[in-house]
Amino acid sequence: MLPDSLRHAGWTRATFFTGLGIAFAYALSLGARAGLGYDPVLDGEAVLQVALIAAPLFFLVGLGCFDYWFYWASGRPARPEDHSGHGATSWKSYFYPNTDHKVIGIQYVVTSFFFLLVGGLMAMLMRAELAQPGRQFVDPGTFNGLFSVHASILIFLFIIPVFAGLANYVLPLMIGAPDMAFPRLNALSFWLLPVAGVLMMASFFAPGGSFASGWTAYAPLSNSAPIGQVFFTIGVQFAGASSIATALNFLVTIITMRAPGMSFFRMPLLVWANFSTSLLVVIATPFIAASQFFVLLDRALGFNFFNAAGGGDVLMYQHVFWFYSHPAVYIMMLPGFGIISEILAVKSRKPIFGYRMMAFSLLAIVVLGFTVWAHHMFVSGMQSWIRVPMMITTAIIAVPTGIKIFSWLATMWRGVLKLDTPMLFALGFLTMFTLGGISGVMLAMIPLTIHVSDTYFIVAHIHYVLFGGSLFTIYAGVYYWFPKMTGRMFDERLGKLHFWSTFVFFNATFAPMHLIGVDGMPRRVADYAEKYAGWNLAISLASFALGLSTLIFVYNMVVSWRGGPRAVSNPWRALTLEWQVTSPPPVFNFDRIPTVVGGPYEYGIPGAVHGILHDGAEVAPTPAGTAAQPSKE
Ligand code: HEM
Ligand SMILES: [Cu+2]
Repeated sequence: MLPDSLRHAGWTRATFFTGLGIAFAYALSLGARAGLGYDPVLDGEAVLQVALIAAPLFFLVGLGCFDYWFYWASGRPARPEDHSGHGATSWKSYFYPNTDHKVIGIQYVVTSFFFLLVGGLMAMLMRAELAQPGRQFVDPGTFNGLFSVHASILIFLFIIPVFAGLANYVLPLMIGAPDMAFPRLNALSFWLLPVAGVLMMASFFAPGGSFASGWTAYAPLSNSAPIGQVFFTIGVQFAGASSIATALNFLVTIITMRAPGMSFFRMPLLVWANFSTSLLVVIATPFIAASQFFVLLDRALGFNFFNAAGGGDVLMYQHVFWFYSHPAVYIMMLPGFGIISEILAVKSRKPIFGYRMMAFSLLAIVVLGFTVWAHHMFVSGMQSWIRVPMMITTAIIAVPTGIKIFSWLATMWRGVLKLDTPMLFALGFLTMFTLGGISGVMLAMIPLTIHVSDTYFIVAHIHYVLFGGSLFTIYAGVYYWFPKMTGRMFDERLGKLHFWSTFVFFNATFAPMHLIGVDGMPRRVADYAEKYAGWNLAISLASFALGLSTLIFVYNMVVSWRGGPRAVSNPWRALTLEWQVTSPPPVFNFDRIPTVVGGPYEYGIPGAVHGILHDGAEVAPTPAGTAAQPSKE
């Protein structure tokens, strides 16, 4: 009989099962090779490839991510649906699968910030190498690995999941639901992420070095690269499966679990934003999964999808990849748009200007996002006629984005602005994202792209959008919901210091990259011509300061979480439902499911009520036609 610790789900069993997974991989490749008449003795690469898939799955089984489903499938008496595992009892609870959306939200946010720090450290290493021309710290192969893993980790394990994490915490509360629609799937979605992250980081230890073909993993480079590449190929599958499962979960939750009275046009824009994002994820993410499956099949079994000599088509890789990855840039933006809408309305004490237009522009971006992918391929050698329609659709997609920017500005117009940390990050986002958007429209213009393609101009653009855009909205959101999530207030002085140092050194780091880019400095290089030395030194110094400014944030979060002043339920005097319950909320969110009677942003409208939480008698619903309209458009 097995000892108890191996029979019950947990870390001991997970470790043991990981070993089983490796043994399974070994046996499988041994058997297959013997059966097919190859020399059956150990082939390291074959074992490693199978183990990269098997070991993580066995680990998840060992940890207990699938227990309930196994019970159910084998006809054993399933544990009753009592949500007894809800809530965290101590900090240790966060290290086990839990089905409470609030626990999962925090697991997501903390884990992805860990990956932000790892990715940021790699950036610092790159900038150290780039501070001077010539070779200082790392060899060119390692440098390629650094920028590839840096970008992959920050995209697939920070930006995308951290948004899912914030929404996981806030969204059910906002729509008046006790949990997500599929709590166990939610727990599994989270646990797929650390697996993906560990795979990507572990690639540095792979024989032949880490994956070095950039986060785009273009074939045929990725087909022929050393085995480290497979760590990316498979890691992305785990991260992608996680996103898809979460997106389905959000869609079902939003469609079926809204509180009575919460019509679609009474939903807060954060809910709209996650609804649109989830549609994007469900439609787009299977494409990157496919592209990486094809690479895997090419590598492992010689399928020739992308091997031109065998009849494959290398351009096909780029088409399939960008059919995911362009929409993916909106997967990395739309949730932030939602966060900003919440914060700007509350901190300006004004209804969102053009609420319905804001919702429709999100949906327009979802549709248009699928029409522009080839603007990443203007110099790829594809048929040249495709370039003009792609240039036009790319210019058009700036319209709904512009609508959002102008609506935010109009929301603030004549508002009573409260310039605290969440608001400062929201304003920082508005300005920086607009600059990133402008360089984006410039890049849509074929002649300009041909000039700056593969230069630092691209690096500047990417970072204005992802750092000045997404990351600023994430900071804004973390500060804004920090009191709700932890029950504590953060230190406002440190928050402001964090904002100003980030804002200043962000610009000092990335603005000059536009200049050296237009001047011809190539991207993804470990060494460069003497004439770029001055700017690069300045950029590196600024980037170190930027890196240090992150530590202010980490310090503030840790110290405030442990000992900050207690937060009241509604420190920002917001109307949306998550602020009407205690901070942190009770285990099942609401004692009684609330009734929604008005729009979410009726700030400054006397007598406006969004939701009624307690007894219907306590607060009379506002008469129809006054505050019950979502907003005055
Ligand atoms: C201190 C902050 C950061 C610094 C100094 C930094 C630096 C760099 C450097 C040097 C590269 C390689 C550029 C090249 O030669 O191609 C790079 C690439 C990249 N970084 Fe960052 N990074 C930072 C933060 C971030 C963040 C927060 C994100 C994500 C939100 C991000 C996303 C990317 C992406 C997507 C690429 C790949 C660009 C490509 O396709 O080549 N970076 N970064
Ligand atoms: Cu694009």
